[in-house]
Amino acid sequence: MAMLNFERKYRVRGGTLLGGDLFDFWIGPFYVGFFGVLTIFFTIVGVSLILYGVAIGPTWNLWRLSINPPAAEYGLSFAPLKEGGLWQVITICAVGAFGSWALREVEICRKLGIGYHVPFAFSVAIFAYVTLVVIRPVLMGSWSYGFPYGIISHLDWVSNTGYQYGNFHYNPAHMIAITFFFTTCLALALHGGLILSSVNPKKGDVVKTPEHENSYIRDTIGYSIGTLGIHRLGLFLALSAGFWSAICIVISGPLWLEGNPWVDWWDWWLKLPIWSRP
Ligand code: 07D
Ligand code: 07D
Ligand code: U10
Repeated sequence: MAMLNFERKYRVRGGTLLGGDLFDFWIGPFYVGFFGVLTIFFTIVGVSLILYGVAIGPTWNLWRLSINPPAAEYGLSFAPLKEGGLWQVITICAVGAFGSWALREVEICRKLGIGYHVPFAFSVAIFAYVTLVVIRPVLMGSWSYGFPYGIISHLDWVSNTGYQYGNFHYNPAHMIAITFFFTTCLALALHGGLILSSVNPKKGDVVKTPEHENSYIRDTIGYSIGTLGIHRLGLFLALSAGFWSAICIVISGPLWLEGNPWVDWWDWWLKLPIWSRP
């Protein structure tokens, strides 16, 4: 079925979570829905506040502009707009926009009768973001622990936080997250390569089958996870990368504060009874 025919067939009412028929329509290619309106609302308010914050700030330089969280003395209270309050409201708008976007994805899945895998996956990214700007600051007792909204300034935050908590390279959950990120790239490169090698042959050659793909992997490494399995694995690897990222930052500070946190943590290895007995 051609794409346009398919769209005509599935673009029917129903499947909404909120708002009933009210926003149950499309504008051009975009499904709207109650959560589409909410996304646009939070985006417009959030982006406008960023523009306002930049306008009253010292620079319009794209690389240097930054909307900073409140200072530590404000703790978990609301700060005046110009002293971090903007960051707080923008954070509310961001969580609102990301959350609405995820729910709009759910409504589209319901209309199509497909699984909720994509909104679930996006929720893991939202979880990582919420961990950075809500969960960890709340556990630490101050919004000042959130990251600033600026291109270079957020990198400075990552660098400072990374060394303040004892060099993130030694953080075991950071290691697990990085390994999942790297493995995700390896899996995607293998999968993209394998699919193109068999279904996009040079002119005149026939398209090959999934059996060819299975055989290639079995011949090379002895076991093939299969054509459905590779997508399950890919989703698992990518979501695990985001999940362990959230874990690595939430344990840095709330759980481990003293000394040179992640470097000292590895002392358990030296203290194993096998070699630490006198
Ligand atoms: C390709 C999908 C498209 C999305 C894009 C991002 C904005 C921000 C806002 C000027 C893969 C659009 C950008 C809307 C403009 C203002 C106020 C996704 C694709 C193209 N970072 N980060 C970037 C965000 C954090 C880190 C680039 C967002 C954490 C490092 C871009 C968030 C930590 C590096 C960006 C966020 C961290 C970057 C490219 C939110 C740990 C880089 C992103 C909401 C996760 C790289 C100058 C990209 C860079 C980079 C956006 C959070 C670390 C500006 C929206 C605090 C080390 N980050 N980031 O391609 O070049 O993502 O920085 O959490 O080296 Mg970041
Ligand atoms: C948070 C993004 C969420 C995005 C959302 C959507 C829009 C709309 C619109 C385009 C999580 C936003 C959408 C705005 C855009 C349009 C139209 C994703 C998020 C909801 N590190 N490190 C990580 C590596 C070091 C440090 C994670 C590597 C140093 C700190 C990952 C190295 C020090 C933190 C990672 C390395 C250090 C991290 C990031 C190598 C610095 C974090 C991925 C090779 C000196 C962060 C939850 C992520 C984290 C994090 C990788 C080095 C510090 C595992 C490969 C040693 C402080 N690092 N790191 O989390 O865990 O994505 O955040 O050296 O906070 Mg690290
Ligand atoms: C996959 C796949 C597969 C495919 C695929 C794909 C995965 C099976 C079948 C998909 C993959 C690709 C296409 C590859 C490329 C993708 C990436 C590299 C990922 C990154 C993607 C991007 C960077 C693109 C991001 C674009 C987005 C998010 C679209 C932005 C759209 C909107 C903002 C509109 C959203 C609509 C809503 C919310 C509701 C509809 C309402 C309206 C349209 C109303 C109109 C409103 C306005 C005009 C106001 C808008 C205001 C805004 C945005 C704020 C501005 C504020 C100001 C103050 C100015 O597996 O194989 O093949 O294809």
